[in-house]
Formats: sequence, C-alpha cells, structure tokens
Amino acid sequence: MRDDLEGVKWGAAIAAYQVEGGAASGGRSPSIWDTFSRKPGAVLRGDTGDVAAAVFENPGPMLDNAEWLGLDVLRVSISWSRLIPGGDGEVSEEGVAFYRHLFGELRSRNVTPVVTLYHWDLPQRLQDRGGWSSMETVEAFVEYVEKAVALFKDLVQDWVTINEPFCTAFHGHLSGLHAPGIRDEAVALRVALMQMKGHGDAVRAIRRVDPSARVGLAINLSDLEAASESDEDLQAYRTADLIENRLFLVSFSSGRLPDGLAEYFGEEVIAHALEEIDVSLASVPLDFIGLNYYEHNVISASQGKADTVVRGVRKLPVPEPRSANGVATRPDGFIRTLLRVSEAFPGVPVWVTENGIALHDYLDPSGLCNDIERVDYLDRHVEAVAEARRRGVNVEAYFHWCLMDTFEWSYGYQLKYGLLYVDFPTSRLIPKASAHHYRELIAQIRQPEPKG
Ligand code: BGP
Repeated sequence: MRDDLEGVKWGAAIAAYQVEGGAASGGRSPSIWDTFSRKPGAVLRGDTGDVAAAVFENPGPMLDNAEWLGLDVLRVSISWSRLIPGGDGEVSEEGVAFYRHLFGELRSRNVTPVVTLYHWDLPQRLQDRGGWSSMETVEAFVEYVEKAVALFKDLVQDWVTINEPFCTAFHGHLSGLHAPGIRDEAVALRVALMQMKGHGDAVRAIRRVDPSARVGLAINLSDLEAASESDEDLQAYRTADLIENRLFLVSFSSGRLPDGLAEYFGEEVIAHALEEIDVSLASVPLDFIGLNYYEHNVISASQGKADTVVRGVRKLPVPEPRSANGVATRPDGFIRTLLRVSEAFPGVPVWVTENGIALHDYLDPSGLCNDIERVDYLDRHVEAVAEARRRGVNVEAYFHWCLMDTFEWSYGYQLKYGLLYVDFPTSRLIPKASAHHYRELIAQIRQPEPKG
C-alpha cells in the first residue's frame, strides 16, 4: 500500500445521456439533448445519443468491466426523463427497474454507485416551460431528487446534485455549444444562480429523505494563468477566473457572490438574476466537494479569436502535450486546483469526480487500442493526487473520465475519453491499454508493502 494514497477510492465516471441510448425505450421522454442534437450543426456530423453505448439495452458488459477493473466506485447519472418522463409527476416503473438493476448489480460486484442527479439532460417538457431560468424547473428538480433518493436509498448512499453548473449556465445559455443552445448572457447568469438554488434545496431534500446519505456537488474549475504582466492581460485573467471559477467556488462555499460580478454584468442583470434567490442558501454543509478537472489555460486580453463565454478574453493555443481537443495536459494545474478547492471548502473531503483526456482512439490491426498518451496521463494525474495529499488536501476519491467512450456532447462520437473502447455499431467493449494499466495501478496501490 502506498502511504500517500492510502484509503483513496478509485473509480471511473459515466453519464446517462452519453452512454445509455434507448432514447425512446422504457417510456423515456425526450431530454433537451435529444432535441438539441437534432438541430442542424449543433453536434458534429449530426450525431445523437439515441443509441450511444447501448447501456440501457444491455448493461452487463459495462458492469463486468467495472468489476474487472477493480473499481471501488462508479459515478453514474440518472436520466431524469427516464425516471419521471413528464419532468414532474409520475415515476416510470420501467425507469425505476432499470436503475435498481444498475445500482444493485454494481453493488453485487463490489463497486459502489455514486449517483449524479443532474448531468445536463433536462426533460424537454420542462424546457418547454422555461427550463433552468424558470422556478418551475427548480421545484421539479427538488421533487425529482426527493423521489429518486426515496426510491434508491437502500442501494445508493452517495449523491452528486448537479454536474458542472458552469457548463449548463454558460455553454447551455451563452455560447450555445450545449443544450438548450440559448445565447443570452443575462439568461446564463440567471441559470447559474437558479442551479445554486436547486443545489441547496436538493441537498436539504436529500437529507430529509435519507439522513445518512452523503451529498456533494461536481464543479469544474480551470487552472488559469495570465499571458503577461500587462494590465490588459491581468485584467482578462481576472475576468476569466471570475466567471469560470470564482462565481461557483465562492458562491457554493461561502454563500455570497464573488466581488467584481456587478462590474462585469451590470447591476440590473444581477438584480434580475437574483429574483427569488438567496445565495446564502446555496452554501450548505457537504460531505464532499466534487472537482472536475480538465483545463489549464493561458489568458490574454482578446485580440483575434475571443472566448465563447467570457468577454474580453482570449485563450491562447497550448503547446504539447495536449488532448485531441487542444486541452493542455497539466498535472501541475491539477495540484493547484486541488489546493484551491480544498482551501475554499476547509474540512470538506475532495472527490475528483472527473479527470481525463480526449484522444482520437482507434483499434489497430491487432484489435487493440494502444492509448499510450492516456496511460501517461493517468500516471501523472494519480501522482498529482498523491502530491496534493502530501500537501494536505484530503482527496478521498478519484473518478477517471471516462469508463468508456461516449457520445461526447457537441463533439459527437469523434472524441474518445474511455478506458474501454466502444465499438459503437456492435456496442462491444474492448479494454484499452489504459484500462489494463489502471487496473494494475489500482491493484498495486492496494498491495500491502512487503515486510522486511
Ligand atoms: C465534462 C462533462 C463530461 C464530459 C467531459 C469531457 O465537462 O461532465 O460529461 O463530457 O467534460 O470534457 P470536455 O468538455 O473537455 O470535452
């Protein structure tokens, strides 16, 4: 056993819309991603999650692979529109049966399910009534959360309320890169704050229904750096940090909006976004804070191609090593971000709810996927976890994104993050070199130190 990693739980993550498929099966109603992926130009090549990795139809191979890997934990999400097809109201028995089977089978394989309640797939019916900018959605979310926890509390102890509220707010409602594809800055800020309300209310609801549950949230933070010491670049860096990081880090941890927001959005937009919302209620005691870490960015004042979300900012192209979608591989940024999140949430254990690298993976002529870049990435990021722990960060769990290749949102099926290669036409799963490596790594870390 490596002392510096002792007790860390090793896992992987997936999300419902990205792997389940069965979009029209089992009584499921459309989510905003079903609608969005059909909009011409929204997703690369018009790909959709209709079939994805066919986990709804046949979860067995995924479950067997999670066991074979020796995972302690698997982070999955519930498709809200599979469980409650109307968005609110009646629960679908077929939806309940699917998730009871999934969670029960994981447990029987000694893999503990960690369940995300909202991973971006809002029922379309709620979007039609205003989506996340309407209080109806927040209320429906809390009702859905209460039902889900009551239905599954005998099988699930660990809940993540919302995945990456930044992306839902600013990619779903400003850059338009994600569903529902709205482009309106004021709406994006409103949605950010509505999710803060939704999170706080959901945590309280979970504790009411199951006082022994463990509850957290998954925020994505980027490690940012100013391109130069010039006033313009430093200002751009501060603005990017405000919108991408501090808006969420400060609000969720301290219950107040970070300074600088009024200067950026204007008083009127903020006042509207805050209607019926008390930000102090977003800061609730958590059992863990989930961090999704992918990005390190160098920020300059915008000249040329501007950022799709933050005004006046440009993210410079990064040098190698980088992912297939141009994201820098920076374990040092991971360490800094782990330190930052644990300072913001003193005493709260940190769970790395996602971390991984996109590659253009393929099967070679021998039928193998030799993803050596991911093997290296895993080694360096697991080392970063160890280093952060040595520096006092209580990292309790690490979930690699992703257990398997997925429908990767607006990148469709082109980008691959999986430890398991998915042959999409047959939904066959083939462990990549990184899966074999992760399996050995986990086994080695668990191995008692030889005596003597
Ligand atoms: C996170 C999402 C995941 C997955 C991952 C890929 O934002 O929670 O569902 O899509 O990102 O990262 P990227 O956005 O870099 O493609």
